[in-house]
Amino acid sequence: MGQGKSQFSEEELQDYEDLTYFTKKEVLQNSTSSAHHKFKNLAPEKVGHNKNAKLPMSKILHLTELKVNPFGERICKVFSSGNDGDCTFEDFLDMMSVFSEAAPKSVKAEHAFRIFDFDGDDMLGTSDLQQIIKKLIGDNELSKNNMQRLIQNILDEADLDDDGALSFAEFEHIINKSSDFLNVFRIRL
Ligand SMILES: [Ca+2]
Ligand SMILES: [Ca+2]
Repeated sequence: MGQGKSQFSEEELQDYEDLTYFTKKEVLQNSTSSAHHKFKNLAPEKVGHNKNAKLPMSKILHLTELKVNPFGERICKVFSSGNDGDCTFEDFLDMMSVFSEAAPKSVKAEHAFRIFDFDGDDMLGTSDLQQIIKKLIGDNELSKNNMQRLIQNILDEADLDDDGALSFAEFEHIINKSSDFLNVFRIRL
């Protein structure tokens, strides 16, 4: 493995610092706590030769924080520039940046909304809510009735204009009331 530092130009690093919530040091540092180190560790054989190698989603999901996150695959797909879950370093950096401590809550909320919007219609409808709940409860089965009741409870609470789905504004409203939210959307370098 060569010196990580020589892999990126000063200009590239400046861009990364400008476009993310990271410092240049956090992007690239010859220590275990940089974004590029994390990326390289997922596939040293590929990234060692090509700093911008595109890694398949299966490799990205080896990242511990994503492995334990029920939305791991959705997260990869939302940040993947090809929308298929495969990530370049820039996709990965973007992901790490949004999940970092420094990213504001509003930015995290925006991405969470995209992660939860499975069908991509800019609303969280009942089918999105159903898929979110299924991922959250994992192997626990929920009867059809209980599932419907749960979705109805969420809508009663959060669907302020009664159109049967949550808009981003309605979603943000819930997020602002939930103190746990930031903890779920956080990955430390
Ligand atoms: Ca939707
Ligand atoms: Ca609504």
